[in-house]
Amino acid sequence: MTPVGDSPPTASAPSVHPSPARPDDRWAAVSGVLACAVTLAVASLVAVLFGPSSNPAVAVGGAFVDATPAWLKDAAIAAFGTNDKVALFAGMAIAFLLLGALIGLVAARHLRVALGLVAAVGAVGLAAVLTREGAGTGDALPTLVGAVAGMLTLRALVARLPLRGSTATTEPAQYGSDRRTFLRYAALTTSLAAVAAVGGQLLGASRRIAETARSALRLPAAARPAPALPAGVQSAAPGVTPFVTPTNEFYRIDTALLIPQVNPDTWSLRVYGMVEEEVEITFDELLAADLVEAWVTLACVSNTVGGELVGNAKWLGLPIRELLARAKPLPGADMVLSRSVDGFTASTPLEVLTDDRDALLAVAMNDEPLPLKHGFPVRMVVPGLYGYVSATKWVTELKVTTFADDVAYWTPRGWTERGPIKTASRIDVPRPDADLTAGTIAVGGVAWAQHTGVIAVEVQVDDGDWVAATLADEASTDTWRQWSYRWEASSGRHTLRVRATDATEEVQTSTQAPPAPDGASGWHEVTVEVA
Ligand SMILES: Nc1nc2c(c(=O)[nH]1)N[C@H]1C(S)=C(S)[C@@H](COP(=O)(O)O)O[C@H]1N2
Ligand SMILES: [Mo]
Repeated sequence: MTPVGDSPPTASAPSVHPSPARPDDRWAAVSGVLACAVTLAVASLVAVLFGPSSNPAVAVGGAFVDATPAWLKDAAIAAFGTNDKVALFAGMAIAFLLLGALIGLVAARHLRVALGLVAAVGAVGLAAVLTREGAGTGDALPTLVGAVAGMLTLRALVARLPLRGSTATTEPAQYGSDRRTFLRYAALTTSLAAVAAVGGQLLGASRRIAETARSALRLPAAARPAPALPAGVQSAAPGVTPFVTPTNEFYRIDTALLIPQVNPDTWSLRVYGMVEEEVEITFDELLAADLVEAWVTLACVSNTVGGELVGNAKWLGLPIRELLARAKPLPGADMVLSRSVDGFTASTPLEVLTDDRDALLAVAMNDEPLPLKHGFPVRMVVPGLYGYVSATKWVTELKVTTFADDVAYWTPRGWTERGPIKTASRIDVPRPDADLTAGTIAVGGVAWAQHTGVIAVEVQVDDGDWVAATLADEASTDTWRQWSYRWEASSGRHTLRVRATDATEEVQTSTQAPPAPDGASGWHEVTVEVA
């Protein structure tokens, strides 16, 4: 009749519980989630003092990105496009909720084990923080303070867990609390976490020196301006990508979870390694140098056939060969390892940076200072090479070295150490879902073979002959070239295919290859329904 268990049955207390009182698991899970939230919020608040990379959540995410093999990176880009970072943060949030709930459930049974779990999670965060590029011992503090705050929170909440089914205020249990007291504590904890999180954001925002410096920056005039664009650079087919990619539509690919905030007043670039003379240049010196303008089409190695990870802009910057000429590379050097403030590196063949192409240390994009996410204050732009081996953003170091001695960020992750851009072409219109009727249909798109140039584009309808498309004007061999084709279409289902020929008369290969390890290849095709 009376419940059996540890608690001695008492005759006087009217028991409403069918079994010995146990803490309510739902509230236990909530306690764990809140303790984790406090850990993260407090850590991010303290991290304001040490910079974004001392924030354990950012460091763990960054470590995850760095550990991502090529196939997973491609899958993520395929699934989420340039929202891959949002997807990563969402995934981390879900993992974090589950982990918190689990810790709470454990805490209701074995508090010490749960506190150990919080400590273990903290240790993982700490390991991530301390192994990030340029981490100092002070960077450990946010994680340590956060973990202690989380453990105190967990203990305080678990001590006040309401019992299952309990509504009374007189429950005499080892978890001495009623639901109302628990909720009060939970609300207090939530507010603390929110205040810490919002405080961290606000304080972090007040440190946005980079954005302020960027808006104050007055760009110098180019010593050698870009030639005016020929009138006919745009494809005759309506709907083709604009020849100049608007900056806010330019694709963004990098490993930086938080955009590096670089103060141009303290920025400098060092050229060192296998050189006769080390050279260091400040931002003011860079702006005072003879800058040149160039139209260059950037392409990402992760771009798939027909994909959109390619864009064309006008860049303003100092030719890298001029800096290298001052440093005087030693015989035997064959590579320049450029390094960003966040530790990203790219391996660029020395000869590409010393020949006469417009390989730039760029400060502007489409007549504006570089946007923060595109590398403010200074990035590299190298015609003819994929971005991962050449286009280092937030660049601060150029090490003259050899391919034998140094490897860049992506090389051990499944990408080739050199990445010349493969000749490619894309059909922009008609789109596969377009409403088409039989008759003349405007077909058009872009083709690129940077630093070689495109001399022909051909189109094939179904299994017909390849026919020449009309080329738009060429701005430079370093930019993409647009094309158009007037197609006399009959009704039915048709497949359009495109291929380009570069200035060495080499026809774009039909061999299909995925992006890894050295760039996708194959002919782009679009299947449409003509009414
Ligand atoms: N610091 C840094 N620079 C970087 C990268 C990076 O991850 N970090 N990614 C490179 C890659 S893979 C490409 S394709 C280009 C993309 O430049 P964008 O984002 O300005 O288009 O930047 C390159 N520069
Ligand atoms: Mo890339």
